[in-house]
Amino acid sequence: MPFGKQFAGTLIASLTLMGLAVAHASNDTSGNAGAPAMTAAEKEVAKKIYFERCAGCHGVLRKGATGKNLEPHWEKTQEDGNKLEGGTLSLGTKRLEKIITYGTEGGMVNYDDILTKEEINLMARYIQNPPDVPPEFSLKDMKDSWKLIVPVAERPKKQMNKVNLKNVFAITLRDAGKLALIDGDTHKVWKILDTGYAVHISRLSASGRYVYTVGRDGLTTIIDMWYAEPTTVATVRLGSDARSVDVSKFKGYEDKYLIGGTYWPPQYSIMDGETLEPIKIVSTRGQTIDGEYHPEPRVASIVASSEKPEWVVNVKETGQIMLVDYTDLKNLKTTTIESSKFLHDGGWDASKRYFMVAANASNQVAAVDTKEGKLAAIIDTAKIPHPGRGANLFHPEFGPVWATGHLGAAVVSLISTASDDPKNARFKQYNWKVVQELKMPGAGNLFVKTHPKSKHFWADAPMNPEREIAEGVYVFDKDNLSKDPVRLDVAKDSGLPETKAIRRAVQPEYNVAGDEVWISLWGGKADQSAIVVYDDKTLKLKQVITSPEIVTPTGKFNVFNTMHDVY
Ligand code: DHE
Repeated sequence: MPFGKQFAGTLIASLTLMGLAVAHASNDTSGNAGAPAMTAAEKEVAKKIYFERCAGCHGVLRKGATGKNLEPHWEKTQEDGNKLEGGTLSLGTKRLEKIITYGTEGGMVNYDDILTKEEINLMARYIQNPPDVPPEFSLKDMKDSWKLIVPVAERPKKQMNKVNLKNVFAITLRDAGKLALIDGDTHKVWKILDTGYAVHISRLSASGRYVYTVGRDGLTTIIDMWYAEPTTVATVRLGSDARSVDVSKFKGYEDKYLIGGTYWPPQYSIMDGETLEPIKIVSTRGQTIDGEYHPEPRVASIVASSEKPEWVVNVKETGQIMLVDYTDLKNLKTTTIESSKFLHDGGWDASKRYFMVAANASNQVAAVDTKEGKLAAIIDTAKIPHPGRGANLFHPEFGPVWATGHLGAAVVSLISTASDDPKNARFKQYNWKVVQELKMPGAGNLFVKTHPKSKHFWADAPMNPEREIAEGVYVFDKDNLSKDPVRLDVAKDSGLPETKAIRRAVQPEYNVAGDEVWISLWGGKADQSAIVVYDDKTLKLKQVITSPEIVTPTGKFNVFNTMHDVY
């Protein structure tokens, strides 16, 4: 599954590798016996490239997750007692150079036009040496990094601007290290803020006043939209690599706390929701669902429950889903639910009782019952489910269904979800099954989206290697899901000149009214990109938001829809 070659950062390495089988690791080689020699300066360069392009999939310790194990040597005893072993040392520099240059059938992208020949040789040698283990990050480190730019008492007492905050879009400008806040009513860029390296997601405070960002450099920021112009009021570092944050949303705890999950070190941290003052760190190291110790269980998606004062924390490598009760942080109670390995992203079902999370390397989706605090089901799906937050539809034949796209299969899966509504009792027999697969023009989907007021359902395919597929989005009719989707040519509609690199159409996001859909046209770092806005009813182009500042836009988070989990 080759990926967008023009994109810098972990994106390429990580998502592109999602199709790879997981080779379980055990013992590291100690020392670098037999590994090609490297100078200290070479190692520093390689370390940076590894972190930016490889660690997302292969892990910092290189034990593999969605990408393969990349330790110099690994051994594994199978259930039948047979021993398996392998490693980068046994592959050697020439073979590794080939893999990095041309990619593999299994999903590794070709790096020949991302890295120079010298860099490829450097990386081939580097991964035969033992992994560099980054430092741990303690509560003290967090506290030392904490910057309270404006104390709460000095912030505005009321909204100082006339912007309809509910319809603001927070948009990641990935490779620019910035966040754009765009007024959804006027389609005008309101403010572009510095956020640190490659913000991954934005989330909203329960009040809708604050935007939180979290980036691949582990930096979290809180932006106050009550000022005349949005202003960053605090920042804190969670570790050296992070992907997720969410606030406490349960009644009585609104915005009291913020939780952040890190890839490195593998842990989650709890902070004050308005100041980001660090309060507590909890490690996620421990046993996988198979009972093996894992030293790097990274925190993937986190979401605040509406059933209880809890966060759902999904731990990738262990396959454990933790329900973290935030009512008493000193005597922290967590419920640990065994599910399936390599948990990634997910979203709520229509009732908001069940959290649906993709275990993408296992080709499964786990459903957690947050009311009962237990696993509801594990559902087998097509290859590599990647829902983003997924989408909720009412299927004429199967009732409430939650949808996920797939990186590894040309379908969107519809999973029947349980419902407490007696009207839906007749659909019970279908619950927790894939009831329909909608045909997509190819694999490589990342995000699907709908809105309760819309008759459409949108899916992208940015990771498909074909320009024709990746530059478009696909719109299904909710009343006739078996009908082929309408293709909208986002790259063409943007009016921007064609570039050598594919411009990926990524992540449909609705406005607050549910009558517009915004798509990022994600071009190369040196190219101008755009946000392309469609009328959801007519599917006609409405507006192209572009300027030289719109560089590599990816995730978009409409304030209201993000606050209330509308999808
Ligand atoms: Fe994401 C969500 C991890 C690559 C855009 N991404 C998530 C979440 C996780 C995650 C754990 C869920 C957060 C949550 O809900 O709390 N993403 C990873 C990776 O590990 C991976 C594969 C590689 C990496 O090194 O980061 C990766 N992701 C990407 C991209 O390359 C994307 C397409 C572009 C980008 O900006 O980096 C990308 N990820 C997104 C977006 C969301 C996301 C837009 C939020 C979707 C939503 O609607 O909530």
